[in-house]
Amino acid sequence: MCTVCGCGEGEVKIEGQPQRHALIRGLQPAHDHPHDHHHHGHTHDYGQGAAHAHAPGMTQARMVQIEQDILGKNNQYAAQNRQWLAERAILALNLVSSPGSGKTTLLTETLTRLKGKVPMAVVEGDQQTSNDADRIRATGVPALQINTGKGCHLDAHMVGHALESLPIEQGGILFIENVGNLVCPAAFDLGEAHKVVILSVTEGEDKPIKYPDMFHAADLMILNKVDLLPYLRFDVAKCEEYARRVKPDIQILHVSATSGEGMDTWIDWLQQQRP
Ligand SMILES: Nc1nc2c(ncn2[C@@H]2O[C@H](COP(=O)(O)OP(=O)(O)OP(=O)(O)O)[C@@H](O)[C@H]2O)c(=O)[nH]1
Ligand SMILES: [Zn+2]
Ligand SMILES: [Zn+2]
Repeated sequence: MCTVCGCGEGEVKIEGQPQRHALIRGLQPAHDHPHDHHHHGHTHDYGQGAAHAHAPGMTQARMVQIEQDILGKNNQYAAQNRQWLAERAILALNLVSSPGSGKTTLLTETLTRLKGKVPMAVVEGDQQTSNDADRIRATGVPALQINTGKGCHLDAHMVGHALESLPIEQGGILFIENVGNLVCPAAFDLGEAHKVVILSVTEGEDKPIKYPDMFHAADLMILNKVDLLPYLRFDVAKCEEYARRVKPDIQILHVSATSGEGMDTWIDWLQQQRP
């Protein structure tokens, strides 16, 4: 699991800001980023035991401790973000999914529909490239790209720094497009009001039970690309039943970001969530 392997260390880049080596693991105190060298002991325990993780050379107890430190620190940053957003009555949503489910397409369509009615801004998380941020900015809405390098999720510390340079007005909506990954982003609270999981019908109906943590963390599931249903064997009822098995009160919307089907219901949902 990413909280213990340190896979993304040294890689984070936030547009317009100097590269930050310590953002991923988040072990440092707020806004002080000294080098952090871990000297692990030399007991070699290859991952048997209750933590169900594998990091050669590290004991299970040490791994659990590191994981608790990272998630605990993340939660502190998330609380700071949540307070900052609440003070400005900004609705923040964390969009999570597998790669290619249609997050950016859904976002550009959403921004186009709400532009001029609601102030909006976007934080774009990707490992490399600013392609998605460029697509967002083409709508005229400000977007800031965070490249996580090898990292597989955004964390609350990165988002806090993004908020320093992203123009976002009082009462607006902040969309955070997380890195395409149905596993790790589930564990990291960014300070958002809701996680919204986007599942496209080309991925198969069993995803909610294969990746239950993500569907459990989400308050809304958008079933996207429903325009393709006539060409697929995708059991919508079964998918919804699986989603409700892991999250009994999850809300579900059927959408096609390309045909526009269901977009009005999604826009209504957004308006209802605003503080
Ligand atoms: N048929 C159909 N295609 C869609 C729909 N939404 C998105 N797509 C297509 O799906 C592909 C991926 O869409 P993106 O919006 O880039 O997906 P994404 O989730 O942002 O991708 P990553 O950021 O790489 O994870 C593109 O070819 C889109 O045109 C939809 O509702 N129906
Ligand atoms: Zn910082
Ligand atoms: Zn995207």
